[in-house]
Amino acid sequence: MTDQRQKTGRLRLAPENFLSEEEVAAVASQGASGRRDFLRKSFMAAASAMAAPVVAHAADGDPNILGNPPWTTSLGLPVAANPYGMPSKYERNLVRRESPGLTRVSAASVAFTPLQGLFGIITPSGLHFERHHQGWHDVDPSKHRLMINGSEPGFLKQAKVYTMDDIMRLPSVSRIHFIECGANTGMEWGNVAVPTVQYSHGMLSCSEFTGVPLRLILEDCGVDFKKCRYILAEGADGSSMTRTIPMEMVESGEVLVAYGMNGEMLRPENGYPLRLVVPGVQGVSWVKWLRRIEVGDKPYATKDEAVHYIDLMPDGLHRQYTSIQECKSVITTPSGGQMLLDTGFYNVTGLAWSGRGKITRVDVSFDGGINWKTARLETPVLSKALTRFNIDWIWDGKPAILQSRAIDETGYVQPTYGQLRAVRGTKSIYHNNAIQSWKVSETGEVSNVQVL
Ligand SMILES: Nc1nc2c(c(=O)[nH]1)N[C@H]1C(S)=C(S)[C@@H](COP(=O)(O)O)O[C@H]1N2
Ligand SMILES: [Mo]
Repeated sequence: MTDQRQKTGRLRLAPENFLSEEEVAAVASQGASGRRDFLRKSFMAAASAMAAPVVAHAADGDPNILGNPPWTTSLGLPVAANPYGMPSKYERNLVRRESPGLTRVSAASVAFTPLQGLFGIITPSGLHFERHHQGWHDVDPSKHRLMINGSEPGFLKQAKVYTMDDIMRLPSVSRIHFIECGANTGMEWGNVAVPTVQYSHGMLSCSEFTGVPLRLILEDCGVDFKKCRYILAEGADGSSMTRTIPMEMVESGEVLVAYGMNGEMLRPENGYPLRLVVPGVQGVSWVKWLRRIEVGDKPYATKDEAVHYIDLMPDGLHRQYTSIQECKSVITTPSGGQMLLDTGFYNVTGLAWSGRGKITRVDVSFDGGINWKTARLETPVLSKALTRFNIDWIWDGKPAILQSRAIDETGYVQPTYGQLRAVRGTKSIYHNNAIQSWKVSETGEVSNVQVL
């Protein structure tokens, strides 16, 4: 099963969701209407993804709300009724979701993070996206091992096998980083394909990871860093997931052999008890259930880097080893499938990130990219982590197109679909970091559209 299947997801809607330049101009001049048909269609598709209304009416006529409801007049539940705390039953719609029809079997699929319902920059562990090539396992940590070896004799002083206890005795660090699957937004290369931000951008999460810098472990084995300019990382699941990683990344100290996520051990779905953390690099290199690292002197060209995770360019050639996730952003509220129930003030919020460092600025447009305003970046703004942005908006009830455009510390500006397609064409799967557009219709329905 390969990521190619994402091209034929059943959620694909008609290409009429493209807006022409005239249509963008018409919306910008606030005279447009008459595209209700496809909006209704995408809204119906979105409704099945359980998006919540942006605004709920407060007064529902129940006198108990201002009087003495049962939770004021009765004894509550005892402590530890929930030994491992769970979200309120009223939050039950906020879950990871699989895109129906995306892959033939769910063991080789992805469950997307519900970005539309999250605050700040940390993804709750139970909502971290999951992407497995061959299903997940709850691996017994007492039986798990990490082996370090060289591809040739003399590449290291001593090949070693570490137990989890060995690894957890070593000096540890904790760092906040995003992980994004290279295929995130991959269904949207040719046209609008999915209704909600959960499906368009939800192969994205951000956590505090705890573990040991891989450099330290390689030093412990006496690796010859002059000769060994690459490593090969291998997982213990049946997918034979193997990825080449350049040694500079390891030497920088950023690559971690991680066991912790958000203050506790990794969840099984995310590689318990051990995974590689490769900040800024596409998710596939963050090998889960990490069991072996080989040091070598050239890239390995494994199946997951020679045949998969390559970019088909307009001239028919493939790009390989394009592993860094370039600067990207998305407005998470309001977003596709949500509904503005009233005119007036809205806090427009979203996320920005870059695999090359920190986010320095996010601009937001309410008219499809004609005028831009600079959003507030909320702290902390960390390197290779999600950054939360907010901006005030007063909706006057007229059609609008919301966009965000991020800039990172290298000066790189997130491209429009027009700019990205001019270089990359439309046949890729991976590394779509184009500016996302959400159209708000007069009825308040928010839908996924593309602006060139
Ligand atoms: N061993 C192993 N590691 C793996 C995978 C896998 O299937 N097996 N999937 C990769 C892919 S494609 C991605 S995007 C990330 C997803 O990490 P997550 O499931 O923790 O979100 O893990 C990567 N590491
Ligand atoms: Mo991935």
